[in-house]
Amino acid sequence: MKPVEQRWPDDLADRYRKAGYWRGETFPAFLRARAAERPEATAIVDGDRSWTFAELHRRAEAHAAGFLALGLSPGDRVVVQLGNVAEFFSAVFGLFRAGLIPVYSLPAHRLTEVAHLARRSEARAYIAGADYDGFDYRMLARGLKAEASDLRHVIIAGDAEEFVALDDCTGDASSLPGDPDPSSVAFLQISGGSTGLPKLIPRTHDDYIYSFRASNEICGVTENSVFLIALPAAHNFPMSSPGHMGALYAGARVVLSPAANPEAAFPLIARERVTITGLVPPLALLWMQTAPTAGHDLSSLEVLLVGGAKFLPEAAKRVRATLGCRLQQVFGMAEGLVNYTRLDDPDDIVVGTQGRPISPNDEVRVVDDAGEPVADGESGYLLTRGPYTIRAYHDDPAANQRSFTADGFYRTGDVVRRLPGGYLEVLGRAGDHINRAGEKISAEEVEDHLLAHPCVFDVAIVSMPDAALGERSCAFVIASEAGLKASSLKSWMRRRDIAAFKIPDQIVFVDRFETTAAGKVSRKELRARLRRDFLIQNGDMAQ
Ligand code: AMP
Ligand code: DBH
Repeated sequence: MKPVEQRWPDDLADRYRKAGYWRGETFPAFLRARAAERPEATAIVDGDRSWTFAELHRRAEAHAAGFLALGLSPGDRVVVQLGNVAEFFSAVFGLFRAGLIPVYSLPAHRLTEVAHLARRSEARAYIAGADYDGFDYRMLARGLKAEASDLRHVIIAGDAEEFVALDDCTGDASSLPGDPDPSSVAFLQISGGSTGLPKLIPRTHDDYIYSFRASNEICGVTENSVFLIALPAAHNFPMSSPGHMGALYAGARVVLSPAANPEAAFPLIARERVTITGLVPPLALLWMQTAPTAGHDLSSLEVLLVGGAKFLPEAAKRVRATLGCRLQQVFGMAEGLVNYTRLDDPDDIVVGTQGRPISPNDEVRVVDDAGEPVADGESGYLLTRGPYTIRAYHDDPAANQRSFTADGFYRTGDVVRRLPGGYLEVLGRAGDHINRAGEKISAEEVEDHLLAHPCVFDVAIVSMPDAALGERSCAFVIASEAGLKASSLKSWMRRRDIAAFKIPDQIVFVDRFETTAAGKVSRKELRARLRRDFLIQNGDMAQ
């Protein structure tokens, strides 16, 4: 089994420790500490259930022993695909405690993505809910066993059928090993990325805990906060910016919403007196539109974090008047770097920028095509390294070659402008990905699926501006047989066992792709040209 590691050069690691960023804390140790300090405080609210810190800790310890009793060993990887349910927390903290490494999968993932994550991580186990949002994950598990040869155990929260029930996966915590090493990898997070299937991002206890501890400070999260998790809990944004992990670290209460729409979230805000939450821009728009007439008391809400995709200034301006709370823009990535506007920033910064980095030790470079720094205020590609930004993906030499410079800067792929005070404005993307309401979709991955269709000769996927989603995906298809219909391509895609958000929103049939005189055009250029020609033709270039 390949080791899972994340290492910084010794001089930088020393600097991050001396600066007090990496304190040698671990996930199990902080949960134990909170359970000792405030045992009866509520940690998790999920519908009618609520768990105190003591209860969450007790459940995590019991699961840790149960996981090891199944035959799993510290260092083994476990794919976790749970929705916004309390079991997400008992399972994940149980894995941490046992030194097992969660690999986070989203509820929207289907066999294709889950199998990829399991294979790439050499996962020994898969933990999922029996069903969630109308989908039966036991069925997925049956397919997964055939696709992932290292998989030995399937653990199901709810009715487990032939699998092991999470509730039965408990044991005597007194025989557990010591806590994991703080510099070891705590979990594998996933990245949308622009090429192929998700990449695995190894995050250490030290680096990740620093990122949300510092985020708590920036966003004012304390033990009195009530944090609503409306986005999927496994996403990096609701997990760490400051998210549920930040909230639990602070000893605050985490309220889980099964969905992010106002119908699900507003009653929870009113009932639980939620003080802070995070949303992607399309949901923030919907909340702002709905709140004034929804008839729910949202007055407890103090801070709304918006990120994952660009939140336009015209929308950002309306947050306070419609929701009655302050806005913090957040521009982050599962690979590390997170930027926030600060609570005391003037309105023009909060509305017009995506914030500045968490840490004085976040190094930011904005460079041109040749890799040379551009002047402040000029647009360029964002490169970064720092105390919570990875230096390598797990087991992916090609991506590592592409995504990191020789001196260890991560190439974010984002085009930004640096403003006075180190604030960043995001202008766009260098890579070929579609940012659909915060879900990143790789053009290449979806093209591969469409090319597998017997009547598709060639295809190019591009992003298009979309008033509701920010961006939508559009597939330009050259059919090899007349009569191919968009609807049949879409239903065929639905049968490919992929996350539904990857199915193209729009399909445009074309006869051929224009090439240059030399007959050569890179797919990147082709996508850019298709997009430009289509937007000019349709007159929505200005969006
Ligand atoms: P991932 O690497 O999958 O975690 O996705 C991170 C990417 O999401 C960033 O590199 C940006 O492209 C995008 N992103 C996140 N937050 C923002 C934001 N506030 N504004 C614009 N783009 C964002
Ligand atoms: O989009 C993201 O990945 C993201 C956005 C905001 C993120 O990872 C984060 C904050 O931590």
